[in-house]
Amino acid sequence: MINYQGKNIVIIGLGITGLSCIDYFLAQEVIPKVIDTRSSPSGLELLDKRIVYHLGGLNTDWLLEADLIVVSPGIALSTPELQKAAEKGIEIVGDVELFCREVNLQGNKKIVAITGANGKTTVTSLVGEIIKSADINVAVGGNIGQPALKLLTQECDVYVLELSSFQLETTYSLNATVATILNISEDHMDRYPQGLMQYVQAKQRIYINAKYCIINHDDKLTIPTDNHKNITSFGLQKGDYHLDTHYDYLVAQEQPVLATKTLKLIGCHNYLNALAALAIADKLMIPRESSLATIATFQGLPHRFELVLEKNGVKWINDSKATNVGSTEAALNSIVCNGKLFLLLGGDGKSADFSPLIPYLKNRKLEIFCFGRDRILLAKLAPNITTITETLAEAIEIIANKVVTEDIVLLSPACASLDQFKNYVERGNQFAKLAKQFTSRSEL
Ligand code: UMA
Ligand code: ADP
Repeated sequence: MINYQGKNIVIIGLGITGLSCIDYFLAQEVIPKVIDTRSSPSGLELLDKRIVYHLGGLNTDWLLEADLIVVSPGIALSTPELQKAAEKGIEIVGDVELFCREVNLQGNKKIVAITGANGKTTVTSLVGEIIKSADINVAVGGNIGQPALKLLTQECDVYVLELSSFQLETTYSLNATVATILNISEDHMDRYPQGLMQYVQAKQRIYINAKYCIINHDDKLTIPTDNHKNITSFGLQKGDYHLDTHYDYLVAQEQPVLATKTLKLIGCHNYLNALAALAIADKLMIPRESSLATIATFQGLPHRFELVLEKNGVKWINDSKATNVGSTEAALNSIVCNGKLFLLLGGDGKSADFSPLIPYLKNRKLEIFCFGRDRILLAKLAPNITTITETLAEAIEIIANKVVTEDIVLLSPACASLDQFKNYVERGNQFAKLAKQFTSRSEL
């Protein structure tokens, strides 16, 4: 293990990242100090009694006296107190950096690193499944929800990490065997005031020291900016891995390898995810047949373009994890609807520009319902066909009384959920629950 004995370490954030960092340091008898800007963060009751903490703001004195600051992804590096510490030359890192230092010490483990605006969790889970099915020990974590440091205690040969732009900003020692940026579209613009390129720069850090880079042929922003030589691409029509003309097959190095109709995953965006996962698996030298068998049976994940109810000929699709404009575009691109589409948009738009959605709202039978914090802004996309409600529940009640056979109700909100829900899971569960409730009530 890297030795942090005698260092004055300050951890910022008492979420799951902060708690994993605390455990990591305590395991080597190093007692860190902890800061959280919230006055009653939920991790407080789990804190080891030896640890001193500061709540309700950042403690500048502690920060300026520290040898090492470990910052959680929810805290921006541009925070003035952190800037001051950085100017003083104090080292500021994230949990993934601590993890990478340990893996580099071990020398014989591989890391697959996956980022992108959308599809990270789907591809990370799929790659994890592919590796597991090939009887290789694998540990999956990072932004997907299991903090990276927690993986160090697992017996494994390959780590598969989902990495957010926030995590990449504070990671310096990543040496991925395979790294990918799946796609880039605007997200988290509230954290990137200089605009999209600032977000891209953070994402591009994933390629530093990577052995193989997997890029999206259709998205120039995913190409390494540092003249990297080992590049493999996937894309809709072109690339080393692509779809055939009618999207009937996944094609790898010009060979059709899997019929898309055999996949459980639905939608073009998911075919791209499957291609990216196959490209990664090939770089890990996993037998192709084994990878294809896993891709074919992979069910996809809840809250991501998930059919949660089909009743009276009406489909209810929960895409609550569509928390940015790009993911809602993907849903609208993939949906085939013979009746009317009822689209639910709403929540916290994180300062996004919603206008890329406008072309997808034309030339189709559509009604839009806007709810949550940014409902007024969203309603401007197509005011003539939009109803504004305060909550998701109110919108669903109205829709349930309108739908007829062949209609589709799609929750693909293009926004974060945190203005009205604990998270996207709670929002998606509420959608599914109310859909079932209102549908059975209308039958009485
Ligand atoms: N916060 C404060 N003050 C603090 C610390 C946090 O107000 O001192 C707030 C943050 O602004 C944020 C929340 O508390 O709203 C949680 O932040 P955190 O950094 O403490 O979060 P963790 O619980 O440690 O979870 C983090 C990731 N959270 C974020 O990036 C905001 C989780 O990704 C990730 O699963 C986890 O580490 C393990 O790696 C979540 C996420 O929303 C799912 N990620 C973003 C996304 O996917 O779009 C990037
Ligand atoms: P992430 O972890 O990057 O948020 P997820 O796999 O959880 O990605 O999916 C988040 C949202 O993005 C869902 O609405 C999903 O349908 C959509 N999505 C998944 N893959 C893609 C893709 N390749 N391109 C665009 N949208 C996608």
